[in-house]
Amino acid sequence: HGEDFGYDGVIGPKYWGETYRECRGKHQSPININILRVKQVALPDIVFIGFDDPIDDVHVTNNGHTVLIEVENEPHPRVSGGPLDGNYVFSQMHFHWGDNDTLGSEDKINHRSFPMELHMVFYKEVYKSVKEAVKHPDGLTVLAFFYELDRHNHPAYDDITSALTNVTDPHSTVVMSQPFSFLNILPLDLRRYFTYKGSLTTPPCSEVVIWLDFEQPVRLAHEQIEIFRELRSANGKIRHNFRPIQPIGDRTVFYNVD
Ligand code: 1SD
Ligand code: ZN
Repeated sequence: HGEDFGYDGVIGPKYWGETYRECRGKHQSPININILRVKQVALPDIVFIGFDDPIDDVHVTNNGHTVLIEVENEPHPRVSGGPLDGNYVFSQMHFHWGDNDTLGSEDKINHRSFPMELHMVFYKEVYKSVKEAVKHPDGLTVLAFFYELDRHNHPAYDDITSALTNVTDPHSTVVMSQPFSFLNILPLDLRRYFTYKGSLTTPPCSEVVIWLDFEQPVRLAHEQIEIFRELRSANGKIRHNFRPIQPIGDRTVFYNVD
Protein backbone atom coordinates (compact mmCIF):
# COMPACT_ATOMS: atom_id res chain seq x y z
CA HIS A 1 0.00 0.00 0.00
CA GLY A 2 1.05 3.64 -0.49
CA GLU A 3 1.54 6.60 1.85
CA ASP A 4 -1.35 8.67 3.26
CA PHE A 5 0.10 11.89 1.84
CA GLY A 6 2.99 12.71 -0.42
CA TYR A 7 4.51 15.42 -2.57
CA ASP A 8 3.43 14.36 -6.06
CA GLY A 9 0.29 13.54 -8.01
CA VAL A 10 -3.05 12.80 -6.36
CA ILE A 11 -1.57 12.65 -2.83
CA GLY A 12 0.47 15.85 -3.39
CA PRO A 13 0.14 19.20 -1.53
CA LYS A 14 -2.63 20.50 -3.87
CA TYR A 15 -4.93 17.75 -2.63
CA TRP A 16 -4.08 17.73 1.09
CA GLY A 17 -6.97 20.14 1.79
CA GLU A 18 -9.53 17.62 0.55
CA THR A 19 -8.72 15.18 3.33
CA TYR A 20 -7.30 17.60 5.90
CA ARG A 21 -9.40 20.78 6.01
CA GLU A 22 -6.87 22.73 8.13
CA CYS A 23 -4.50 22.61 5.11
CA ARG A 24 -6.90 25.18 3.58
CA GLY A 25 -6.43 27.60 6.51
CA LYS A 26 -5.37 31.25 6.33
CA HIS A 27 -2.20 30.96 8.48
CA GLN A 28 -0.38 28.15 6.75
CA SER A 29 3.31 27.35 6.41
CA PRO A 30 5.67 27.57 4.66
CA ILE A 31 5.80 31.20 3.51
CA ASN A 32 8.09 33.48 1.58
CA ILE A 33 9.74 35.98 3.93
CA ASN A 34 10.01 39.35 2.20
CA ILE A 35 12.86 41.11 3.96
CA LEU A 36 11.41 44.54 3.04
CA ARG A 37 8.19 43.73 4.91
CA VAL A 38 9.54 42.30 8.17
CA LYS A 39 9.19 44.18 11.45
CA GLN A 40 12.52 44.54 13.28
CA VAL A 41 12.37 43.68 16.97
CA ALA A 42 14.79 43.07 19.83
CA LEU A 43 13.31 40.11 21.67
CA PRO A 44 14.72 38.61 24.89
CA ASP A 45 17.56 36.11 24.33
CA ILE A 46 16.56 32.60 23.36
CA VAL A 47 17.61 30.13 26.06
CA PHE A 48 18.86 26.80 24.72
CA ILE A 49 18.99 24.08 27.40
CA GLY A 50 20.84 20.81 26.84
CA PHE A 51 21.97 21.77 23.34
CA ASP A 52 25.68 21.37 24.05
CA ASP A 53 25.51 18.08 25.98
CA PRO A 54 26.42 14.94 24.02
CA ILE A 55 23.25 12.79 23.95
CA ASP A 56 23.34 8.96 23.87
CA ASP A 57 20.62 6.72 22.40
CA VAL A 58 19.64 9.02 19.58
CA HIS A 59 17.34 7.26 17.10
CA VAL A 60 17.26 7.95 13.37
CA THR A 61 14.08 6.83 11.56
CA ASN A 62 12.95 6.93 7.96
CA ASN A 63 9.17 7.48 8.35
CA GLY A 64 8.47 7.44 4.61
CA HIS A 65 8.19 11.25 4.44
CA THR A 66 11.52 12.37 5.91
CA VAL A 67 14.20 11.25 8.35
CA LEU A 68 13.40 11.83 12.02
CA ILE A 69 15.99 12.20 14.76
CA GLU A 70 14.61 11.42 18.21
CA VAL A 71 16.06 11.35 21.72
CA GLU A 72 15.28 8.35 23.94
CA ASN A 73 16.44 9.46 27.39
CA GLU A 74 15.11 12.23 29.63
CA PRO A 75 15.62 15.09 30.11
CA HIS A 76 15.09 16.28 26.56
CA PRO A 77 16.66 19.52 25.36
CA ARG A 78 14.47 22.59 25.89
CA VAL A 79 14.08 26.06 24.53
CA SER A 80 12.54 29.25 25.97
CA GLY A 81 12.84 33.02 25.59
CA GLY A 82 12.73 34.97 22.33
CA PRO A 83 9.05 35.24 21.35
CA LEU A 84 8.16 32.17 23.45
CA ASP A 85 6.06 32.22 26.58
CA GLY A 86 7.17 29.32 28.80
CA ASN A 87 9.33 26.28 28.12
CA TYR A 88 9.21 24.07 25.05
CA VAL A 89 10.45 20.46 25.14
CA PHE A 90 12.22 18.73 22.25
CA SER A 91 10.13 16.19 20.38
CA GLN A 92 12.04 15.39 17.18
CA MET A 93 13.97 16.93 14.33
CA HIS A 94 13.69 16.18 10.63
CA PHE A 95 14.66 17.53 7.22
CA HIS A 96 13.07 18.81 4.01
CA TRP A 97 14.98 18.70 0.73
CA GLY A 98 14.62 18.92 -3.05
CA ASP A 99 15.57 16.98 -6.18
CA ASN A 100 18.60 19.20 -6.68
CA ASP A 101 20.49 21.98 -4.90
CA THR A 102 18.36 24.82 -6.33
CA LEU A 103 15.35 23.96 -4.16
CA GLY A 104 14.32 22.04 -1.07
CA SER A 105 13.69 24.50 1.75
CA GLU A 106 10.10 25.15 2.83
CA ASP A 107 10.22 28.80 3.89
CA LYS A 108 12.03 31.04 1.43
CA ILE A 109 13.75 34.37 1.98
CA ASN A 110 13.11 36.94 -0.76
CA HIS A 111 11.98 33.99 -2.91
CA ARG A 112 15.36 32.30 -2.44
CA SER A 113 15.17 28.55 -1.82
CA PHE A 114 17.89 26.67 0.01
CA PRO A 115 18.81 23.06 -0.83
CA MET A 116 17.62 21.71 2.53
CA GLU A 117 15.98 22.80 5.79
CA LEU A 118 16.17 21.35 9.31
CA HIS A 119 13.14 21.49 11.62
CA MET A 120 13.63 21.01 15.36
CA VAL A 121 10.13 20.46 16.77
CA PHE A 122 9.35 21.35 20.42
CA TYR A 123 6.03 21.17 22.32
CA LYS A 124 4.99 23.53 25.09
CA GLU A 125 5.83 21.87 28.40
CA VAL A 126 2.47 22.69 30.05
CA TYR A 127 0.70 20.59 27.41
CA LYS A 128 2.80 17.50 28.36
CA SER A 129 2.82 15.91 24.85
CA VAL A 130 2.78 16.79 21.15
CA LYS A 131 -0.63 15.13 20.87
CA GLU A 132 -2.12 17.58 23.40
CA ALA A 133 -0.01 20.56 22.26
CA VAL A 134 -1.38 20.46 18.69
CA LYS A 135 -4.81 21.40 20.10
CA HIS A 136 -3.48 24.83 21.16
CA PRO A 137 -2.38 27.83 19.04
CA ASP A 138 0.90 28.14 21.01
CA GLY A 139 1.40 24.38 21.25
CA LEU A 140 4.57 23.95 19.18
CA THR A 141 7.64 25.87 18.23
CA VAL A 142 9.81 24.77 15.32
CA LEU A 143 13.39 26.01 15.05
CA ALA A 144 14.16 26.07 11.33
CA PHE A 145 17.67 26.14 9.86
CA PHE A 146 18.57 26.56 6.21
CA TYR A 147 21.49 24.87 4.45
CA GLU A 148 23.82 26.21 1.82
CA LEU A 149 26.58 24.53 -0.14
CA ASP A 150 30.17 24.32 0.97
CA ARG A 151 33.14 22.74 -0.74
CA HIS A 152 33.99 20.92 2.48
CA ASN A 153 32.19 18.21 4.40
CA HIS A 154 30.58 19.30 7.65
CA PRO A 155 32.05 16.70 10.04
CA ALA A 156 29.14 16.77 12.53
CA TYR A 157 26.83 15.68 9.70
CA ASP A 158 28.89 12.60 8.84
CA ASP A 159 27.34 10.80 11.83
CA ILE A 160 23.88 11.61 10.50
CA THR A 161 24.61 10.63 6.89
CA SER A 162 26.20 7.33 7.92
CA ALA A 163 23.03 6.53 9.89
CA LEU A 164 20.99 7.45 6.80
CA THR A 165 22.65 4.77 4.71
CA ASN A 166 21.12 2.22 7.14
CA VAL A 167 17.56 3.59 6.93
CA THR A 168 17.07 3.94 3.17
CA ASP A 169 13.92 1.77 3.45
CA PRO A 170 10.75 3.38 4.84
CA HIS A 171 9.87 2.59 8.46
CA SER A 172 13.38 1.59 9.49
CA THR A 173 15.33 2.90 12.52
CA VAL A 174 18.94 2.84 13.70
CA VAL A 175 20.61 4.09 16.86
CA MET A 176 23.36 6.64 16.26
CA SER A 177 26.82 5.18 16.82
CA GLN A 178 28.19 8.34 18.49
CA PRO A 179 26.79 10.65 21.16
CA PHE A 180 25.07 13.53 19.43
CA SER A 181 25.05 17.20 20.44
CA PHE A 182 22.50 19.60 18.99
CA LEU A 183 24.82 22.60 19.00
CA ASN A 184 27.33 20.85 16.70
CA ILE A 185 24.87 20.73 13.81
CA LEU A 186 23.66 24.34 14.13
CA PRO A 187 25.04 27.59 12.70
CA LEU A 188 27.21 29.80 14.93
CA ASP A 189 24.89 32.80 14.94
CA LEU A 190 21.68 31.97 16.79
CA ARG A 191 20.78 35.61 17.51
CA ARG A 192 19.37 36.67 14.17
CA TYR A 193 16.12 34.97 13.25
CA PHE A 194 12.69 35.54 11.74
CA THR A 195 9.58 34.56 13.68
CA TYR A 196 5.94 34.23 12.66
CA LYS A 197 2.83 32.20 13.49
CA GLY A 198 2.02 29.37 11.11
CA SER A 199 1.23 25.72 10.76
CA LEU A 200 2.64 22.25 10.44
CA THR A 201 3.89 21.96 6.87
CA THR A 202 2.49 18.43 6.58
CA PRO A 203 -1.05 17.13 7.09
CA PRO A 204 -3.00 17.82 9.22
CA CYS A 205 -1.47 21.35 8.76
CA SER A 206 -2.58 22.46 12.26
CA GLU A 207 -2.09 26.22 12.87
CA VAL A 208 -0.23 25.72 16.14
CA VAL A 209 3.39 26.58 15.36
CA ILE A 210 5.54 29.52 16.43
CA TRP A 211 8.18 29.43 13.71
CA LEU A 212 11.75 30.60 14.35
CA ASP A 213 13.79 30.69 11.14
CA PHE A 214 17.46 31.34 11.81
CA GLU A 215 19.09 33.62 9.28
CA GLN A 216 22.58 32.08 9.13
CA PRO A 217 22.57 28.87 7.08
CA VAL A 218 24.49 25.72 7.96
CA ARG A 219 27.10 24.85 5.33
CA LEU A 220 27.08 21.31 3.94
CA ALA A 221 28.81 19.59 1.04
CA HIS A 222 26.69 18.64 -1.98
CA GLU A 223 27.69 15.00 -1.39
CA GLN A 224 26.21 15.14 2.12
CA ILE A 225 22.85 16.43 0.85
CA GLU A 226 22.83 13.75 -1.87
CA ILE A 227 22.63 11.05 0.81
CA PHE A 228 19.23 12.39 1.94
CA ARG A 229 17.96 12.02 -1.63
CA GLU A 230 18.62 8.27 -1.46
CA LEU A 231 15.97 7.71 1.24
CA ARG A 232 12.88 5.85 0.06
CA SER A 233 9.14 6.03 0.73
CA ALA A 234 6.66 3.25 -0.11
CA ASN A 235 6.44 4.82 -3.59
CA GLY A 236 10.15 5.08 -4.40
CA LYS A 237 12.88 7.59 -3.59
CA ILE A 238 11.87 10.67 -1.55
CA ARG A 239 13.22 13.02 -4.21
CA HIS A 240 11.62 16.07 -2.63
CA ASN A 241 9.54 16.65 0.48
CA PHE A 242 8.94 20.40 0.73
CA ARG A 243 5.49 21.99 0.65
CA PRO A 244 5.05 24.96 -1.73
CA ILE A 245 4.77 28.41 -0.13
CA GLN A 246 1.39 29.51 1.21
CA PRO A 247 -0.17 33.01 1.33
CA ILE A 248 1.08 35.17 4.19
CA GLY A 249 -2.39 36.77 4.56
CA ASP A 250 -2.68 39.21 7.46
CA ARG A 251 0.43 37.98 9.25
CA THR A 252 3.56 39.90 10.25
CA VAL A 253 7.04 38.37 10.22
CA PHE A 254 9.29 39.71 12.97
CA TYR A 255 13.05 39.94 12.50
CA ASN A 256 15.12 39.74 15.65
CA VAL A 257 18.44 41.53 15.26
CA ASP A 258 19.10 42.58 18.91
O1 1SD B 1 6.46 17.50 8.95
C1 1SD B 1 6.43 17.56 10.34
C2 1SD B 1 5.72 16.35 10.87
O2 1SD B 1 6.48 15.21 10.57
C3 1SD B 1 5.58 16.43 12.32
O3 1SD B 1 6.85 16.39 12.86
C4 1SD B 1 4.92 17.71 12.67
C5 1SD B 1 4.94 17.91 14.18
O4 1SD B 1 4.26 16.91 14.82
O5 1SD B 1 5.63 18.81 12.13
C6 1SD B 1 5.74 18.80 10.77
S1 1SD B 1 6.65 20.28 10.38
O6 1SD B 1 5.69 21.38 10.32
O7 1SD B 1 7.69 20.46 11.37
N1 1SD B 1 7.28 20.14 8.95
ZN1 ZN C 1 9.23 19.99 8.86
